[in-house]
Amino acid sequence: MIILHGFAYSNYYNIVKHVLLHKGVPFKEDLQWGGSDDYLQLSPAGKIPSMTLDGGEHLSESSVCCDYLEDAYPDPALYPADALARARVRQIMKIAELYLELSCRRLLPFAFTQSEVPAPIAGEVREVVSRGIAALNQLCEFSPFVTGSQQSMADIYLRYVMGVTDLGGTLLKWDIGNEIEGLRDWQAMMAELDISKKIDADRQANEKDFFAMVQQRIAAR
Ligand SMILES: N[C@@H](CCC(=O)N[C@@H](CS)C(=O)NCC(=O)O)C(=O)O
Repeated sequence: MIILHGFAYSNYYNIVKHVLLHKGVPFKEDLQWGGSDDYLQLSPAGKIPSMTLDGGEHLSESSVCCDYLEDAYPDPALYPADALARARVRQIMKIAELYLELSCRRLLPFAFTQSEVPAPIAGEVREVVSRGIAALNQLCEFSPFVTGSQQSMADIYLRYVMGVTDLGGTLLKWDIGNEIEGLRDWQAMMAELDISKKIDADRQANEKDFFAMVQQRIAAR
């Protein structure tokens, strides 16, 4: 059985977990916080999540894990059959990750230490996120799913990208999601899926331990 390594508070972990649950692939969860030399055997860059496959091979990087799951378990499909339509799904995933997620991730240390975001960093993040907002407004349909009537990998990616993005927006006093037309209604619809409810409940249950781990690491610096 596939083993998913990581922790339920992680949005990247939840992307892969959502795909596993959507496809009905049996898997076990293995709590890992990362940061140890041993973990590098599972994930060479030390990033959460990683997966151990049935044959004992390890895979890391969420998008790689998701693409592996799509190839190995094609039904139900999370990409359209047409090559261009597939590329359009990936384009949205890439833009959401590069310009929303990774920009807002720069703000997490300030959230963890409850400190003010320095103005130059806030300015840089705002500039990049603004590009992401403009791009997603151009590309997302939300009718009702991100690229149309079928749920795709882009729905799963964007849902969890918005976790970090909304947190970043709070620190910047900026309602980022509200600037993407249709996103808030789509988020509410996605939150009603049974899989989303399970993932959100697991995330909530992991919250206290996650912040205790973060505080311990900050104190040990
Ligand atoms: N590119 C990676 C990013 C994963 C990532 O940043 N995970 C976070 C947890 S949400 C992590 O491992 N943070 C610890 C670290 O960067 O050392 C992926 O797509 O899986």
